[in-house]
Amino acid sequence: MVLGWTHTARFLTTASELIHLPASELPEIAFVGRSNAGKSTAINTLAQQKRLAFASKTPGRTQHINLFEVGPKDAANAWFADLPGYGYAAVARTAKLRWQKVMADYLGVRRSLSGVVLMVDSRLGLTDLDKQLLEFVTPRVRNGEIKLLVLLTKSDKLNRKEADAALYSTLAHLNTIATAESDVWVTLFSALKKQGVADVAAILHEWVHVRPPVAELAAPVAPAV
Ligand SMILES: Nc1nc2c(ncn2[C@@H]2O[C@H](COP(=O)(O)OP(=O)(O)O)[C@@H](O)[C@H]2O)c(=O)[nH]1
Ligand SMILES: [Mg+2]
Repeated sequence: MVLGWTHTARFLTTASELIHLPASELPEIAFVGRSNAGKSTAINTLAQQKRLAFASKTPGRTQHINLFEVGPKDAANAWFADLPGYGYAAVARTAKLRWQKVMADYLGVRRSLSGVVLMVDSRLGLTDLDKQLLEFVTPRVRNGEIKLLVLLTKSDKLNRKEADAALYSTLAHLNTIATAESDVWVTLFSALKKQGVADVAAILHEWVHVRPPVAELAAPVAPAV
């Protein structure tokens, strides 16, 4: 049962800088989004734990990368990384620049990164900052190295017509990124109404558990450099 898998998420460590993040052999899935997009709530809902990711009443507070381990206790098979929220107006310019650097570095070079879950408030849609973030990962999404899932959060606040419009405009932008090799998804998500929760758990589970086809496994491996 895939929801059981996300329920195993447990806190591993926290780091204020990329170089302090432990290296991982396990596939890592990063959770990103604007402050207040519902990122902490989404992580807690997937994990079915009230305070795993700290849902802050003061947006813009958490500037750390928090790592969670997922899978059997003695044999974790994935890491979830909760990245700092962005776009909080009251944050000083230096903090914004610092954030940009952390995100660009992390999304551009983190070797074990295999998936990105972008949380977007369904009433706002993709903002300029979200699009900027997507640009950081676009090269690795295009070649299939990183999978992408966009959650249109707080969908309980939309009626059917508004929800369709939110999905449609997000899809229009994602279509400019997607290629034959890429693995790109978008879904409505509500922590309140539990909309999309099982679907998201299934997608993340598949990202981590699907093995490459046999032909790929059998392909000659280039000598290590
Ligand atoms: N109606 C509704 N509100 C939500 C939902 N998810 C989060 N929120 C609210 O949105 C605000 C920001 O949530 P939070 O998870 O702290 O956002 P973060 O800053 O992205 O981590 C809080 O007041 C949440 O209660 C949802 O699915 N439905
Ligand atoms: Mg948060």
